[in-house]
Amino acid sequence: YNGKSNTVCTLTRGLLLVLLFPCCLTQTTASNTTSATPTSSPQPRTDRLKVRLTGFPRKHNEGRVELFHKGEWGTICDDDFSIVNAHVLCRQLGFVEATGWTHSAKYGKGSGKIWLDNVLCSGSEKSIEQCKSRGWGNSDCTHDEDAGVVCKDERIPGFVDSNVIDVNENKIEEVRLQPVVVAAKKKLPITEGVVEVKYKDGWAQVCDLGWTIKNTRVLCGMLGFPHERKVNKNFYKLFLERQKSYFHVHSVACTGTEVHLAACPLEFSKPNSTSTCVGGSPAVISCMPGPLFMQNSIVLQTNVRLKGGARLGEGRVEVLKDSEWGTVCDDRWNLPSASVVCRELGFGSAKEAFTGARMGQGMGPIYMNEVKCVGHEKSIWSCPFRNITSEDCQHMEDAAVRCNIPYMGLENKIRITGGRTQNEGRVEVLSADPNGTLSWGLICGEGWSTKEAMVACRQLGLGYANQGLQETWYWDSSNVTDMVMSGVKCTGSELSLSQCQHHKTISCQKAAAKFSAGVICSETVSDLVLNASLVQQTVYIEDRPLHMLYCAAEEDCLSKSAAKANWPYGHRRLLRFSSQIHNIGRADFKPKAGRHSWVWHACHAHYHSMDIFTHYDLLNANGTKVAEGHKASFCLEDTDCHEGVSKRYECANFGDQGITVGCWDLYRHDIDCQWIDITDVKPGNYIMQVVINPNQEVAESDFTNNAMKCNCKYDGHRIWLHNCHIGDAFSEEAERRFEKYPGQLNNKIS
Ligand SMILES: *[C@@H]1O[C@H](CO)[C@@H](O)[C@H](O)[C@H]1NC(C)=O
Ligand SMILES: *[C@@H]1O[C@H](CO)[C@@H](O)[C@H](O)[C@H]1NC(C)=O
Ligand SMILES: *[C@@H]1O[C@H](CO)[C@@H](O)[C@H](O)[C@H]1NC(C)=O
Ligand SMILES: *[C@@H]1O[C@H](CO)[C@@H](O)[C@H](O)[C@H]1NC(C)=O
Ligand SMILES: *[C@@H]1O[C@H](CO)[C@@H](O)[C@H](O)[C@H]1NC(C)=O
Ligand SMILES: *[C@@H]1O[C@H](CO)[C@@H](O)[C@H](O)[C@H]1NC(C)=O
Ligand SMILES: CC(=O)N[C@H]1CO[C@H](CO)[C@@H](O)[C@@H]1O
Repeated sequence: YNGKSNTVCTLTRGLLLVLLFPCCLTQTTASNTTSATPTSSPQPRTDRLKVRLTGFPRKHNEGRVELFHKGEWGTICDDDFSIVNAHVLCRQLGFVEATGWTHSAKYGKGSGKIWLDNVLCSGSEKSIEQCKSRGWGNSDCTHDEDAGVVCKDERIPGFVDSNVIDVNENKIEEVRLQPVVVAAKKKLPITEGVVEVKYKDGWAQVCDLGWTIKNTRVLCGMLGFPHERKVNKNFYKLFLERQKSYFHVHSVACTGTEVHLAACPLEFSKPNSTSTCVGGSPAVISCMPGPLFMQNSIVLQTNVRLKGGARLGEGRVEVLKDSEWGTVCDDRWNLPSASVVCRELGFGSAKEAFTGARMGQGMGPIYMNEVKCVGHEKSIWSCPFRNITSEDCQHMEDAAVRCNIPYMGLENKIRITGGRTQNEGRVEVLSADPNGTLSWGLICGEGWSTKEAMVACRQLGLGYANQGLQETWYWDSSNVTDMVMSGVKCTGSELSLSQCQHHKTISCQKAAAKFSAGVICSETVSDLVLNASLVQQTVYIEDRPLHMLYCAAEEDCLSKSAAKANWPYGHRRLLRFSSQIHNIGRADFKPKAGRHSWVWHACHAHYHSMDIFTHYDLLNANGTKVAEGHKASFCLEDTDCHEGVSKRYECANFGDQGITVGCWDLYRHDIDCQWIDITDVKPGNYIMQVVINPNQEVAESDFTNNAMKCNCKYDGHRIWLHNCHIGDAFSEEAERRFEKYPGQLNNKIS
């Protein structure tokens, strides 16, 4: 018995979810190409077979295979299917290989045509249609035999999603600004300069004849800037005249809503031919950086935010309505809509628009569906969209974005050394001595925590910190540098360590390299969230006789005054509730301590893997604790999971402890210690607060959603909770109102 309920809660949901990739952008390049470079793609894009993974459970790298042929989506029959076929399909979808395939409609039955049957690939085919089969539409199968594939979740480097602009199509791969004033090169980001585009053979300038500010807007978006500025051309006249120009692109005519220059009408000329820009000069543009990238950055108040992304400018899209944050459903989610979100947040246009909760699932309301922005809207709320009805969408369809962000060069000022992999090591920063000589140096490990490590990993471009280490003696120290920084304290949201506080002059108790700060970075981490509505629904008071509380007392689950009680006579008054803790992150939540250090709790007969997993508290109006739940140490396990996710962790029999992504750990109201002892609390209005992983002992992508708060009204006999919400579910303003609530009403009671 592990002290937990074995009640199974199953989420019911509709069985027919179809993964729709956003449509590709229409390519509108003018056709008068005089380019000397031959087109590289052997087959025109329109002929390319479209493949998608659909069905259930919805994942981006596995599902029922569907092919788009003759204007219709259809399936593949599993007869003769093999891993070789799966490899061809996965590569076609942009994954490096297949790890498996499925038969008998494992991901649900498709509908419509069964396009291929008895498919036999040799493995070298570029597309499934090149494999042997009975031919299009020739099959004796039913949809009960629909084939599926499981692809390795690793993209082919440089593979371009149907969702992403096919850059090769228009030969433009990248754009950059060459600052005209040399001094401007040192100041990042570069916001003004001569436009250069990269294509197959190198970099070239763009002729500015017929140039409009709309072209500038598109370029600024690609460069990570939300807005364009007018540029004083006269200022550059002399410089541009003296310079040798090399044009390749001219007649650019964007409408301003494109997310990539390649989507604008434009023409190519022979490389370095001067005749194509008579009377013109190289295009010079100027962009307005978003608030995050300005010298005196101001805090942006928006009603949209990104959550769960590993890097700056990416994440699940969340929008604010009626003072509460919610998500956006991915139906028709595309680059123009994603770009509106990116620009609203002070980034450039969108690089990618993700469907299917690629940046993790949100919790709480889903507000929008079928968002259809044109691209010039100031806010996603100005775009046409459909309200959600409960059958429409699930959080597994949460939309996400990856925005273009300006190049800041922050990753060049930090490095990690000594670790066993490229994702771990001692942190070194580049700093200048009084003479201005740059050199690398270590950071003192004292006070170094997950928060600081998060900033370091972000700056390194390696995602999240799995751990921040204060001691790094077990790593290679054959070539260590001096310690140059100490007392680093970050809030956790900084873009680089230089934005965090640190000592003016270095002060480190143990200044040896083995006590220097280290990190283990990870693309993905967990994210725990408490189900607030369940707490609200299950709360009640129990007067529990002391003779039933020996075990609880032993585990420190009662308030101090219990020690003075007349055991075993009398009772304790307990505020009881259920808590259901979901892992909505992208990696399993696992206790930091290895199983050798877990503590056996004989009374409850299970191992505790974390000292402090949750705090349960009752606060009064000024935030003072009036009752403290015990520092709950629990046995972590998967009580249940969303459909299609398998349980992995189980407490019983010294099993592995943790919470799988897509699963939850349920502590029912009637298990021992799942309470706050309110025996000494007077009637009144309070705030009840639950904090999960309060010491941030285990890394999570988001710590702002770890607290759950409720208004709590206690009349001496009964108790009511309302407004229960996760820490970051409300707008700041609503949160301020919430916190004032108990004080205002204190006088009204009794
Ligand atoms: C393409 O070239 C033809 C003749 O070479 C010309 O008449 C036509 O206007 C050009 N189209 C564009 C879009 O420049
Ligand atoms: C969505 O619902 C809100 C009220 O909840 C309403 O004001 C709005 O007009 C609706 N929008 C659409 C597109 O139906
Ligand atoms: C700075 O430069 C001077 C002269 O080159 C040299 O004597 C001094 O040691 C240097 N100081 C540091 C901190 O490197
Ligand atoms: C040690 O660091 C120095 C300076 O960074 C470098 O030149 C040298 O190659 C390194 N030696 C080893 C063994 O890594
Ligand atoms: C949270 O709890 C409520 C009430 O029991 C339940 O209806 C809901 O499905 C739960 N939410 C999640 C995400 O499981
Ligand atoms: C908070 O309120 C309690 C009683 O409501 C009072 O005893 C305590 O002094 C207050 N604390 C502060 C910091 O105001
Ligand atoms: C394609 C090509 O030849 N580009 C060249 C044009 O001229 C500039 C400046 O002389 C060179 O840097 C480019 O490589």
